[in-house]
Amino acid sequence: MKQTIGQVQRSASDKLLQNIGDYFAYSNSVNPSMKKTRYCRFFNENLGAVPLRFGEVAELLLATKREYPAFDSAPYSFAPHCDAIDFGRDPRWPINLNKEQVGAFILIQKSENQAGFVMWDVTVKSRDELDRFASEYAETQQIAAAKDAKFLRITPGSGQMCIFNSRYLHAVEKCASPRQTIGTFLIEQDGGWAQFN
Ligand SMILES: O=C(O)CCC(=O)C(=O)O
Repeated sequence: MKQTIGQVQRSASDKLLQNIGDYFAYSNSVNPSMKKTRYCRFFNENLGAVPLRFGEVAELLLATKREYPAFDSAPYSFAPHCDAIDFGRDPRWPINLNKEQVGAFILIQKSENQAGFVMWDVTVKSRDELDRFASEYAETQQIAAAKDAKFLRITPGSGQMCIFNSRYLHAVEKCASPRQTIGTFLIEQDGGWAQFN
């Protein structure tokens, strides 16, 4: 089952509607308990963040726990990518919010080699461009547009939160042992913050 909006966005056309249905069934079953977690309360109580809604009732998932297993076969455990809620692969993708998007994750467990979070001064304009970057990375293990770009590398400690503009190219370095985070995304909506993952 596709549990993040990013996975649903990448659905093949014949699976898009089923994956959207599964995603909202899942998010609406787990959001009530997720809202009570300290992680989600933090955004709600400090920013007034509410779950992003699709239509009148369906809430997008609030957050996910991510685990990056020990990995040895490429430079990054999470390949360079960006996250943009309007980047559906299918032209029928229904969420057309072309806005800045904030990513926020807390590091729970760092990997033994302190794999870092890397961000390049490269923005991605469309799903097509992002797909081209992904193919280039799969073939060559690098992305030419990022090669000479300014970049930032951070190695947060356990319990530290990293907040970033997810429309910029970013990645997680190769992890020698499992790395765990909890993360979410935020966009501005109607003068407040809407949260989703
Ligand atoms: O959870 C992480 O460590 C990385 C976060 C990330 O790359 C993302 O949210 O897109």
